[in-house]
Amino acid sequence: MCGIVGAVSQRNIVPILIEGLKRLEYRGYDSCGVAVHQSGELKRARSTSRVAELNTAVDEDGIAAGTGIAHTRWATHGAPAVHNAHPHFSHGPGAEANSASAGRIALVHNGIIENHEELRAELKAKGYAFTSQTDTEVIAHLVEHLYSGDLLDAVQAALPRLKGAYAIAVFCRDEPHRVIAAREGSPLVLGVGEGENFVASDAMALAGVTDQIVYLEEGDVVDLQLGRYWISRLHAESGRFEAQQREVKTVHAHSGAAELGPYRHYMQKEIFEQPTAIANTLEAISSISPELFGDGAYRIFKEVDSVLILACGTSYYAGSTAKYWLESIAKIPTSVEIASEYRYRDSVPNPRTLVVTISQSGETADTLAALKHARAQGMEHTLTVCNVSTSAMVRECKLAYITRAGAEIGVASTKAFTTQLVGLFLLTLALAQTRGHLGDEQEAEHLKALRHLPVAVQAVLALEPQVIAWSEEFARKENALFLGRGLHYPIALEGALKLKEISYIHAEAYPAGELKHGPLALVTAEMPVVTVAPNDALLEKLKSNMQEVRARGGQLFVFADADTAIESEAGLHVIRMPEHYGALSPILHVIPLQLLAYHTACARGTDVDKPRNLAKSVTVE
Ligand code: HGA
Repeated sequence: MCGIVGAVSQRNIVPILIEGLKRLEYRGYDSCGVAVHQSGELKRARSTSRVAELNTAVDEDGIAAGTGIAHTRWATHGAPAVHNAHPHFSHGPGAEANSASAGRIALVHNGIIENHEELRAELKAKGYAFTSQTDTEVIAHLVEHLYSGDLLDAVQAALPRLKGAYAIAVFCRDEPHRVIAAREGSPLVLGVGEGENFVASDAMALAGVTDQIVYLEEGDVVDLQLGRYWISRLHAESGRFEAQQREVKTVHAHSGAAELGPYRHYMQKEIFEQPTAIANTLEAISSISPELFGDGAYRIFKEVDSVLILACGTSYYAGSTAKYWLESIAKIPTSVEIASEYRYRDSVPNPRTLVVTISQSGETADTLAALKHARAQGMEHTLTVCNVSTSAMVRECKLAYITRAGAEIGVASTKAFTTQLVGLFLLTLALAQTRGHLGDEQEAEHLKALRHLPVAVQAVLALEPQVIAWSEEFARKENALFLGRGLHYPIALEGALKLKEISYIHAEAYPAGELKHGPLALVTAEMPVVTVAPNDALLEKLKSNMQEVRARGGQLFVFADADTAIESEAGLHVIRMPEHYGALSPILHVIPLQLLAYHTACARGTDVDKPRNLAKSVTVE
């Protein structure tokens, strides 16, 4: 998703802006740009290729200055094209061309302005010429329209007119050493330097520049100047912007520039990092207790009578798996909802529900909004399972479990998913304990199985050569079906999602018992049917479902536990998992599905780490 970096300094900040954009590249983007205040005017370079190309353009054009803003764009309004790339300029009404070096206001934006059409019509009527199809350009013109000598005043006057979500950074030709930034619904941090100040979408973009970070809150507006900054927000009662004090935190942000080492892609590296990521996530666990989720967790766990999980994409499938655990082990009624649906539907709030959000980045806009919606309905018991301890999600929830997957660069989530499952299994055990369903013996058994996970994952990763052999065949297909049952149905869904995301093969997942209710009509010799076959109580049922596929000439590709006695034969291909893993089986069974998607995508020659149309931290609705 979009990334923002901005700076006010005495030194040339262009290399810092470019480096910051590079560190935000992992979020996914389709174009990028930079604008600076140079020799009394605004200068800009924009590109629809990578940040490295933008850097070349910046060098060729001699762009260098102490004040500037930069952006990576993931288009929501208007095609990915140079004229839609940020920064956007406004020249004032009546100006003809949006040439590279003209303009009075320069602006970058992350988010969506929902009332952009209305504002566009209003500004056009005032004589503003639009040069892009973006919603963002209206903000640049609106600020220009409201400008009368003080940029902060103009931005503060513009913000109440915007409906939607945004993080913005803006500067003005007439005020050389000043950048104004604001956030409402999209992430933004302030970086405090010595005699210089920065803003960015993520502290990681400023690694090596400053470790003094202020996490701006919703509604904050920050005025950055040389050696000083000032934060304000609109006070509902007075209707005026009033000064705010915010804590400056020392943040040792990871630069994110992880080395690929022996791997071809970050996704492959991240699949293979799962034993370490899981071991790190479990590192501090010597026993099960509610306090693993933060102070006050025991009181909250005692009070709740149900769980509501809110998440999107892969995290939603982690939540769907956890529902099986929570109901069977902790005996607590659980529902799982797609965050973007939950926030807009009428539901029946229960103040005794534990609201659990799941997000790798902790900045997922839909999930944050769903959390807010739940709270607004009086559901105050909130917990997140998240990979970024400094994220908005962790700040907004009362309780948290921080997974330690490390930076995940590949857009298709792998190690974040399996560590989320570990966090959710621990939550299940802690709730089971509080509710009297976990004796000492069971706790010891579960802990033993958890500690065995890294070794068990390693053994599954050793299946890679067998999966590669299958992937050659999958690469020639355009459709695939995934089957699972019970606890492994969400794993089948996740396997299908992985294949779709990175190989662009149409894949669907069904609970195997549903086959005969519709999808069996799709089964022909051309349709590979991937089946997750653990040796659990549903195995015999699953075998019958496999027969239904075989009888129609379908090709079965089965990941079977060691002791399932499912043997390869014509039309039935089997890869045997090394062990049977009991309740933790979904964490192991998803791994060959990740490998299958990865190697199929490689065989098809797609851009595995940055699949088309997708982005990493989904910070827009
Ligand atoms: N709506 C703006 C910004 C999009 C964005 O924030 N993406 O992550 C645009 O389309 O340019």
